[in-house]
Amino acid sequence: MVWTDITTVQVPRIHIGVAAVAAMFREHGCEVQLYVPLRLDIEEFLALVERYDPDTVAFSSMTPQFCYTSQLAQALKLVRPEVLTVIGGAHASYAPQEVIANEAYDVLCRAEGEMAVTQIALRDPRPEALADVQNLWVRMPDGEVIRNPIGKLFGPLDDLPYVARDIFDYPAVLDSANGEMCTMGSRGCPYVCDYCCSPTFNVLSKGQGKVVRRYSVTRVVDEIVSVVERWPQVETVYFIDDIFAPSWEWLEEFRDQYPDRVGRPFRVLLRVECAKPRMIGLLAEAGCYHIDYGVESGSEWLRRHIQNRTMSNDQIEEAFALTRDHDIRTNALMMVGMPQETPEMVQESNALLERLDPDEVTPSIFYPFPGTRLYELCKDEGWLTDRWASDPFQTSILNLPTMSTEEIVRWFHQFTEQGFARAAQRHAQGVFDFLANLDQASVESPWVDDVKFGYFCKTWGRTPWLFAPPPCSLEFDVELPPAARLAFCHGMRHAEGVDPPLDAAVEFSVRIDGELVYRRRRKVGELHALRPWDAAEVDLSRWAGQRIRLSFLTTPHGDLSQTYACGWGGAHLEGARAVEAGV
Ligand code: B12
Ligand code: SF4
Repeated sequence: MVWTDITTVQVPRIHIGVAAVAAMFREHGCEVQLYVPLRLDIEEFLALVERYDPDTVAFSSMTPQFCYTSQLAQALKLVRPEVLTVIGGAHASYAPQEVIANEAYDVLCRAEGEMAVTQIALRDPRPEALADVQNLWVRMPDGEVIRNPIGKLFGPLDDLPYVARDIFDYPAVLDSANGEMCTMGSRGCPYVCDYCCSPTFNVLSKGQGKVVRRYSVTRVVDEIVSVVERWPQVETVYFIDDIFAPSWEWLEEFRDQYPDRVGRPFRVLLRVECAKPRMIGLLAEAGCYHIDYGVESGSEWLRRHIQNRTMSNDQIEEAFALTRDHDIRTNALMMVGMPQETPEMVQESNALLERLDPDEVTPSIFYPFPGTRLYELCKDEGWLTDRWASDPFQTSILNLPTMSTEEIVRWFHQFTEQGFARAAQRHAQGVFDFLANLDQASVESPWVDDVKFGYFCKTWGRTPWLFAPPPCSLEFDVELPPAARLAFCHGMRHAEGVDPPLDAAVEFSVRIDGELVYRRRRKVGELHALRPWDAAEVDLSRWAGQRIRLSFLTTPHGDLSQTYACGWGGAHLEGARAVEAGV
């Protein structure tokens, strides 16, 4: 199987859909090897094909990954035309015409994959043998494409095998997510937001069974327990259900089982309409520490008329207040750059965020996904550009009459930065948190405006990052606690459109009153290693109790653009643990 996870994040991740499909292949006796390139490397891919000599190569692709996936599929077909190529996932499901037009794919799977995969596993790996399988579009040897209808939705979900996490480098996935494991309690969503593919899935699967389906509590907890037994480094659990809104009975049973059997804090995604006192109370009792709410815009008009979301701002505010009252962290998911959105509406989003006062803000730039109503609107209005955005985090692919691309990107960065600054302050660590106290720092840099909070891969683990493009110096005057210890991360990742020589490097160093206490060089050429950051600790007991000048420095070596994304994460001083440890 191949999942071309090429984005700026560049850390090992799991894709539950891929793990689900792999589990089904295995269930039917197939051996599965997974390839998850974090950057496009056709030679590496072909070497793996050569090594494993597969009958079938199965690709999974979302829209932003499709162009990379296709380059691999085309390269494969050139050298090994006899290998059956199958593609599934969101892009194949919702843009099947575009996908099947690419002759590198023999078979395309729409919507859920499990039933079709069963047939692919059981039958001969030839398109002709799959000609009548539901959910599949099949290119026959004469070039004709057979378009089979979508079949029954899988049920009951408890009959599915546990997803195959082990085909991923799961310890590395957990490490990059700070010990957070993803899982699901249900499938499907009954809502109808116009930018989302879930309503399209519902239309495709109409008449094929209940779309919203739920695993039993025991099955959900059993699977988590089995993961924790195998990988005890799991610290928290993330339910990635479209929305985590079970019945009271389910949630009460979950509250009775989860704390005793798993006991690790968990987070969920929720609609504000579902945030009733009883629901939030039960979630809190079960150990929920964090809720992601889709807010998306502060403009009620935009939400109602463009996004098809009818909740009021009052409802959103009540949900956030209620959640906070239960000591559960809140994250506001926001979008900017929607059709018809004006700068005034973005100001409304800004004002709503002020009132909500969430612990975190996760903004994204609106990206019209094929199959959604808003994609059709953008296409009909001629707003789609050929400015293809490989990573929806970076820019808008629309030319909107109401807002310029520059404005959209500026607002996006502003929301990102405000969100992380807020998170840094809210969740200050240790006895002194450097990022939460950034206003006390003296910052020296030729590009001081670029020294700011931002998105770095470790934020999957919810650590705020401060970018410090080299050369940059951040100096703090601090009084050290007894038995002091400094903990921090530093990292560097590839920035879009920047291609410095591979031997260029950044030196990360820490000085105390001018004395070097830490130094590490990171080469650009090493960036595609699994983990683009380092976590470090420095014992400062020599200066315990003293007032010192502590500097974090990033220094360029070689021809390195200042736009390179590098900086510091979670930097803080610890005292107590060091004393306990007798340091
Ligand atoms: C959870 C989730 C995430 C989580 C992923 C967590 C994880 N570790 O898995 C996070 C938050 C990280 C995430 C990120 C993104 N996501 Co997301 N995500 C979802 C969500 C809500 C559920 C996905 C899921 O796991 N479903 C359950 C599994 C079992 O289903 P599945 O993945 O669809 O797989 C099934 C079928 O598609 C099929 N299948 C899949 N692959 C293959 C391959 C073969 C060969 C076959 C035969 C079948 C097959 O079989 C599977 C089992 O039935 C969906 C919405 C949805 N309801 O699908 C959006 C969704 C998939 N995400 C989406 C997007 C766009 C993104 C981002 C690009 C957003 C962004 N701004 O960056 C990133 C991309 C990250 C990345 N590189 O993967 C879009 C995709 C739209 C599109 N056309 O591409 C969706 C549909 C939401 C939407 N906007 O409508 N996402
Ligand atoms: S509530 Fe979430 S998953 Fe459901 S349709 Fe809206 S955006 Fe999609």
